[in-house]
Amino acid sequence: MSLSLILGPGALGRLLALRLAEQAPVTLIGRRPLPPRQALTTPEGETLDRELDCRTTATLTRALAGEAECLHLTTKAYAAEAALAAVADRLRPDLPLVLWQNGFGVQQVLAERWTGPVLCATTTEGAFLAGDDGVVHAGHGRTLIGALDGRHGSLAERLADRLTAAGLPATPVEDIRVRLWHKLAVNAAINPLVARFRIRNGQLRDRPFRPMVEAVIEEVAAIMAAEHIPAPEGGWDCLVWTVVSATGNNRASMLQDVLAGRPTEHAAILGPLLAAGRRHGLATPTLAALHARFDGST
Ligand code: KPL
Repeated sequence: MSLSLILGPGALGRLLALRLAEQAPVTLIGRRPLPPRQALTTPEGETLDRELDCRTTATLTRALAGEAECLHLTTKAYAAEAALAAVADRLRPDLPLVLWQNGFGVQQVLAERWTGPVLCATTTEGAFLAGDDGVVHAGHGRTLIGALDGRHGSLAERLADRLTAAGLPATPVEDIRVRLWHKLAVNAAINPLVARFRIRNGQLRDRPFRPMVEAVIEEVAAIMAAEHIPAPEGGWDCLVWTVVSATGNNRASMLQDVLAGRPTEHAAILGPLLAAGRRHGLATPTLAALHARFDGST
């Protein structure tokens, strides 16, 4: 059975590890040792616990890494390059990587730098950590997986099938670049505002937050048009408000980071939009103010 390495034991990493481990071997890798017994609370309220093979970046061996079918990189965007560099000397140069980061930046860097196939994944699965030995799968979602240049279709299909069989429905796509921009638009409209005001996603529908979301959407829509990113069906407004409703009770990932005192992904989420705005000479006062609010506070 093929081994999956999962580098980054945050909520998403643990969700993948516990789900995939039901089907095939998994090794979960972090910077520090984790309790091997990890529990998953399902959206239906069941608790499944299991012993995982947990390693640190220092204790991963070349022999074990050599058996892997792929490495899922599930760190935050700002930690991805350093995490991969910490284990790269033990990985096969042709090992496929799957990048699960928010934003759009590190994906291009690693796709250019890594010698093997690089796929990107974007997911709407909701999860949060419950202490050092557990993760709560808060809501079912969908995952899209593909390479930035549209290659490696059969690999994307195989890995999507493995995720689907493990209870995390996934679809291989040829236009992951567009899908990552769509997710970025959603993240930009939700994450900085809920983290700033410490509210759940659904509260964005109410005053005084609704006009703030609308101001973000307006700036994001102009940037996407300038970048020739096709609008989603129904438009940007519809995409954002649909996700706000579907995740109404969620504490978004950036809010979870603020509450836990961790650095936030504001740069990964807002940085590419601000850079694109500058490239096209577009005014982005709302995005810039949100970015400035978090920059320096982390
Ligand atoms: O992906 C998310 C996140 O929390 O980062 C959203 C879509 C905002 C849902 O909470």
